[in-house]
Order: sequence, then C-alpha cells, then structure tokens
Amino acid sequence: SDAAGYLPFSRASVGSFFQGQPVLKNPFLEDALLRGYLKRHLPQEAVWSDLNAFGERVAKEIDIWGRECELNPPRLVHFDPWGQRVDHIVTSAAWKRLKDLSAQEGLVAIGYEKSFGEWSRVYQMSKLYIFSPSSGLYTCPLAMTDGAAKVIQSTGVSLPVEEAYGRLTSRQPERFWTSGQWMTERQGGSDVGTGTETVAVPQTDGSYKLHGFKWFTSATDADMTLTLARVQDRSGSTTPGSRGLSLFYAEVSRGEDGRLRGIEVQRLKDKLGTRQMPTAELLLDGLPAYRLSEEGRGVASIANMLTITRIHNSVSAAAAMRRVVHLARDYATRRTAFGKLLKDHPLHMQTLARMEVETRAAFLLVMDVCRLLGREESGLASQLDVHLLRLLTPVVKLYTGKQAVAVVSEGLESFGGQGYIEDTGLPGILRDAQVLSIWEGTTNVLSLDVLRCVARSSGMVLHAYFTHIKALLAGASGVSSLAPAVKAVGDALSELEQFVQIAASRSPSYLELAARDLGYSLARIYAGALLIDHASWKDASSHDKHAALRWCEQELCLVASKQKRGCYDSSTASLDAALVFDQLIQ
Ligand code: UCC
Ligand code: FAD
Repeated sequence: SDAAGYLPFSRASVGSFFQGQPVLKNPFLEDALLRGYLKRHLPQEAVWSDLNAFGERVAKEIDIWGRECELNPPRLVHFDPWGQRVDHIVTSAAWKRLKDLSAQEGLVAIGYEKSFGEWSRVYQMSKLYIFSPSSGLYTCPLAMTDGAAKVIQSTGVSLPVEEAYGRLTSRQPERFWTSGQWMTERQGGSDVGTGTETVAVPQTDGSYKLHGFKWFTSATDADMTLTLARVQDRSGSTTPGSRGLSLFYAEVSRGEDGRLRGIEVQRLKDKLGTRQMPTAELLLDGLPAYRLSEEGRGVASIANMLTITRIHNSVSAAAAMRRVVHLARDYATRRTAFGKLLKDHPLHMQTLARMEVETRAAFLLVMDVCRLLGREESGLASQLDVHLLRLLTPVVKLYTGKQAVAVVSEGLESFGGQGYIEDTGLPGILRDAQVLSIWEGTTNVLSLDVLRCVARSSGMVLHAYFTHIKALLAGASGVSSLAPAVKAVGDALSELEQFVQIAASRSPSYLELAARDLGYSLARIYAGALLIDHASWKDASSHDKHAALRWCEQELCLVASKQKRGCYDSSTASLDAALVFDQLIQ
C-alpha cells in the first residue's frame, strides 16, 4: 500500500477505469443541417418550438420507451387458460404509450391538418426523423397509417371509411387508429400480381369476405388494414395476374366470443431486427371487407400507400444514419486511444466525416421528396414536380436504404468492441437498418420501378430530372468555392444524358441490367445538386460547402463508365449466371 493507505487495484478483477458512454442529446438541437434546412424553408416559430420541445422529450424520455420495446418484444397468446382460441398479440406498455404519444404529437395528423401549407409534410417528416431511432419502431405502424389515410383520401372519404379516416388522422389517443398493409403472400412479396391467392367473396350487402393467407403483416396489433384480393365471380372464378387484384379495407375486430373476426394469427415471425413490433402470418378466413378500388385496380390504388410508406422508410434510413453519427461523435470526445481522444485522431475524424457526408446527402434527398409531396398535396405542384416525385420516390428509398446499412455498420465500428455489445443499444440500430432495403420494395424491384416509370411517362420524368438539376446548378454558378462540385455534377449529368440516349435504342434486357446502377446514379447526382444548392444558400456554413465538395469527389454517374466497359451487354447476363453457379456456359 502507498503512504495514504490506498491500494491500487485492490478490486483487481474490476479496476478503476470505465469507458464513458455516448450520450443522446436533443436530436433537434444537435442537427445543424436539419435546423439549417428549416431556417431556409420553414422558419416558423411554432414549428421550431414544437421540434425543440419534442427533441428534448425524445432524448430524456422517449428513447427509454423505445429501448423498453426492444427488451419486451411482443408475444402471441393463442389460447386462453380454458382452451379458447384468442390470438392475442401482447405488446409492452411502452409500445402502447408510443401509440398515445404518436396521436398527441400529431405524427400522422400534421400531414393532413396542413397548417403549414406546402411545407406541412416537411414539418411532419422532420418530427418523425427526430423520433424514428428512439421510437421502438413505432414509425412502422405510423408509416402504414399515413399511407392508409392517403389512400382513403384519394379514393374518397365516404362510407364505410369515413370513420377510419378520422381516426387515422386524429390527435386524440382514445380515437387514434393505426393501419396495417397486407400485401405479401407466400408466393411473392415483390410480384404481388402473381403471388396473391387471397379471394374476395361478394356478399349480398355489397361487402366481401376474404379468404387467404398473408405471409408478412407488420404491426399486426393495428385497428384496420388495407389489403389486396381477387374478386370471385358467380362461378367462383378469379382473374389471374395483377389485373385481377382489387384493394380492400378491413377492420381488425373481435366478436362477442372474444375471437378475431375472420382472422387467425398463425404465428409471429422470429426476425433479425424490428423485434420491437409484431410481424405475423395471418390466415384470413372470412374476414369482412369493403372494396375501395374498382375491380382490377388494386395495385394502382395501393400505389398511393407505397409512395407514402417508401418516403417514411427513407426518413427512417436518414434518421438511423444521423443517430449513429450523433452518438459516434459524442463518443469521440470521451474515448482515449494512443494517448489522445478519438476526436484528435485525423483518420478517425475522416471516417466520421464520411459518414456525416452520407447522412447529409440522405437527409437532403429525403426532405426534397417530402417538399415535392407537400407541393402535390396542396395543389401547388407543377407538372415537373409531379414527375420528379414519381421518379424520386423509388430512387430515394432504394438509395437511402442501402446507405443506412453501410453508415450504421461503419458507425458501430467507431465504438470499437462496444459497438458489438447488445445492451449498449447500438447493434439494434444495425439490425433495424437491414430491413430498410427489403420491405416496401427491394433495391432491385425499385430499380425496375424506376425503369417502368421512365417508360410509362415516355421519358418525361427524366426530362423533369435533368431540367431541375440544371436549374439547381445554375443557381450556384456564382459561388466560386463550389465550382469543382458544380462541374462534377454537371459532367455527371451530361454522361447520364448520353447514357439515356444510347440505352433508349437498346433491348429491354440491356436496361434491366443497368437498372440498379441507374438508380444509384440518379440518387448520387441528385444528392450532389441538392448539397450544392444548400451550400450556395446565403446563410450556408463552410461545413455545408465542404460536404458538397466531398460528396462530388466520388463517382456520380455509375452507368456511364460501366456502359463503356460493356457491363450491360447481352453476353454479361449469361456470364454472371455462369459465375454464380460456377458452371460453363452452354
Ligand atoms: O413491406 C411492407 C410493409 C412493411 C412495413 C412498413 C414499413 C414502412 C416504413 C417504416 C420505416 C420504419 S408492405 C409490402 C410492400 N410491397 C411492395 O412494396 C411490393 C414491391 N413490388 C412492387 O412494387 C412491384 O413493382 C409491383 C407490385 C407494384 C408490380 O406490380 P404490377 O402489377 O406488375 O405493377 P405495374 O404493372 O407496374 O403497375 C400497375 C399499376 C400501373 O398503373 P396503370 O395501370 O394506371 O398504368 C402503375 O403505373 O400501378 C401503378 N404503379 C404505381 N404508381 C405501380 N407502382 C407504382 C408506384 N410506385 N407509384 C405509382
Ligand atoms: P422476393 O420477391 O422473393 O425477392 C427475393 C430476391 O429477388 C430479392 O433480392 C429481390 O430483389 C429479387 N428480385 C425479385 N424480383 C426481381 C426481379 N424482377 N429482378 C431482379 N431481382 C428480383 N409485407 C407486407 O405486405 N406487409 C407487411 O407488413 C410486411 N412486413 C414485413 C416486415 C418484415 C420485417 C419483413 C422482412 C418483410 C415484411 N413484408 C411485409 C414483406 C416484404 O415487403 C417482402 O418481403 C418484400 O417485398 C420482398 O418480397 P419477397 O420476400 O417475396 O422476396
């Protein structure tokens, strides 16, 4: 012992040093880009004070509820103690609190109250962006609820869905309903046109009864759902393919015997992530339902829901990236290695800066789609806006979903071994990010959706894209410090125009092979233009400029170089297949 009687390492198995843990601060105050964006477009005091107060709650109160949902995942009780089938999905108290909170905070309602006109969607999505990583995945039912409200609004708010619409968009917890989105069946989630076996049997009162099996249904504790089925004619026949699908509204309710009306919950999925919320397999056995679309117009009618849920998906992707950067940079001020804090190691800062640039690009992509949605919903959208919204929704969803996995994975590494430790909460962020590129359309399926919308609009959506980017670049032409970025995006845009011209004369299989790279190119070039535009705003900071320059240092137009190398030529497809299966080409 030393002179003072102090025994160093007297508790030798523990030691006296403990790592400082990263601290979550108010995500609104911590996010310079979010505040910069809102200062530029939505400087209203009411929005700022609401987001600030909400951000405070997220950090101090709500984040713990989200964690509780992860620790107490939902479970399914099939039978009551007396052997009666009940199919109860038991959720945590925190999950229920999150439902009430969502109503009170207007997380769906804001988009429909439209108190801030064309900027109402930006306001709503900013709030969801602050909320998402702490929400215990409650953002999932909210996305579908928003999507259902949008579909009802577009098909007409009349009986039998008038009441539902009021509840989906309510701020009163006791009235508030959430909705499901039951599209996927065993035979296919991407190809719903072929995969849907569910039939709708007409009833004498004009309603239907649904019989089928829904293979993935998330947040299944919902009060209602929108779903697809094939209407049976008098002989019991149905029309195959997409043209046979209609859109239905059904309430999830219980009869006097306590059993679900027309539904059996087969089981809950055992999932990599999103464990906070229930995802069930459902047998529909005479579920009472109402048809919302014309017969055979199911896919086109549910497309409104897909637009909204894909935008929510993108918001959650950007939010996951932001959260991991937020925590990683805080940790860098606490953790020492090789004699100095992580923040004083330039290579570590380079790593975090790259994550920051990705996050900023994702944020601006997402907010721009929200801006366009807001314009469309307030009747202010030009034809160019409408085209851009259609093209960019799948582009932004597919790109941010992938970015989120990469950035969050890098983020975990920035905590060293602690990033891999379950009860830090960090691994859950990665698990939850992984689903963002799978549900609501996989990367490839959305890339093909991009091709289809280009073809169906006879190229008008691309024309809108080129026109808008050129306008954004022209607006920044006077800012000399941004010149290298402006040049990079301008050059990439020219390359893309050339690609489109050449590709237009090629076969559909050529375009199919180029689809994913095209989606990435559209996202990267557009994000570059948005970063430049934001950095050329009069109140932009030097960091905004630095982010724009950094982003534009990467390859922006992937399709151009790959096209030159013949990557999409007809021989490639068979070579790829041979490579994968390690076989000689026939
Ligand atoms: O995964 C799900 C829920 C997860 C939980 C919610 C999370 C939300 C985020 C939370 C964040 C934490 S629900 C399941 C999602 N499933 C999908 O996304 C399906 C993926 N597959 C596709 O998207 C396919 O492309 C299909 C199913 C749309 C392809 O079907 P079809 O029948 O072959 O489609 P067509 O022929 O391309 O289009 C049929 C009609 C056309 O209209 P008309 O007939 O007027 O020409 C299209 O223009 O539908 C229209 N349409 C669209 N319209 C198709 N897609 C769209 C679209 N995206 N936007 C507008
Ligand atoms: P498949 O369609 O079989 O796809 C397999 C692979 O093939 C994918 O990589 C895909 O990109 C690729 N592929 C498919 N078609 C093509 C093509 N033409 N060209 C190139 N590649 C192609 N669904 C709901 O309806 N409601 C829900 O609430 C819901 N919740 C979910 C929750 C979770 C946690 C998960 C994981 C899924 C959920 N889903 C839900 C289902 C989800 O939407 C589907 O899994 C998804 O759309 C993919 O469909 P699939 O699983 O049939 O994959």
